[in-house]
Amino acid sequence: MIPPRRLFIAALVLGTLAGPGAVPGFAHALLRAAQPAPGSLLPAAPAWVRLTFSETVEPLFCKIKVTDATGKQVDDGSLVSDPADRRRLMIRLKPIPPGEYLVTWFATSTDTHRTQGTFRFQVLK
Ligand SMILES: [Cu+2]
Repeated sequence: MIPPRRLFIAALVLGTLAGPGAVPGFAHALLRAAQPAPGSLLPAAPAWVRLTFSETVEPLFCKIKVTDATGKQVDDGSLVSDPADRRRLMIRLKPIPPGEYLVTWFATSTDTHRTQGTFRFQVLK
């Protein structure tokens, strides 16, 4: 059993993350697709990470960070949105050696609600 007080605090934290008036699971920018795909094993290093969300996102209030197994940032820091599809964000990667990489993303949809998540991919030797 989780103490009621802890559940209450968890609800407060979730409410803060989602923003005022948020309806859970509705009209938030959820990650719909990613290249590389979460958990993928790649024969060669990708040049870009592309994320496609369920909603249009505001690139100024979004972030994608890609780090290696030691926590070193391997993206070039220049997040761009796809002018042809404003649900899509892309970031260029530096040349990366084989290894495991972590993608951390923060997205803000046009309704101002924020979402975030992480996934990993691996570049094979
Ligand atoms: Cu929303």
